[in-house]
Amino acid sequence: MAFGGVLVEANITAALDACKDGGTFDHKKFFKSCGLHDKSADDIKKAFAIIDQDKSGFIEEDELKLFLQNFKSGARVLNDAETKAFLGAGDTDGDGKIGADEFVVLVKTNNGAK
Ligand SMILES: [Ca+2]
Repeated sequence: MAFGGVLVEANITAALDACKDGGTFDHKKFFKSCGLHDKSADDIKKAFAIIDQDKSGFIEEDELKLFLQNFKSGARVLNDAETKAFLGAGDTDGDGKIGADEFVVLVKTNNGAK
């Protein structure tokens, strides 16, 4: 399990279950329920390194689509609308991809989510 050292398995399962239907993914809810929101910036950067599958230093749109599969193999891919909303929320400098620092902010800026 890719996030085994960082996150609690039961939390991952609950987070994935909450967005298992297409169109229901909400990154704020997800980061909160999987537990990543409450982790340190260092741990969040570890998660970033896993999601950045080609090690380009950025999470690109195609990697975002496969985001959930980093938490569980066989999880669904995000649909185009979900991917674009996710990218738009994280890409604060507008370069079309999410850097490590942007990712930390994205995960942490979450206070309103339940
Ligand atoms: Ca990448």
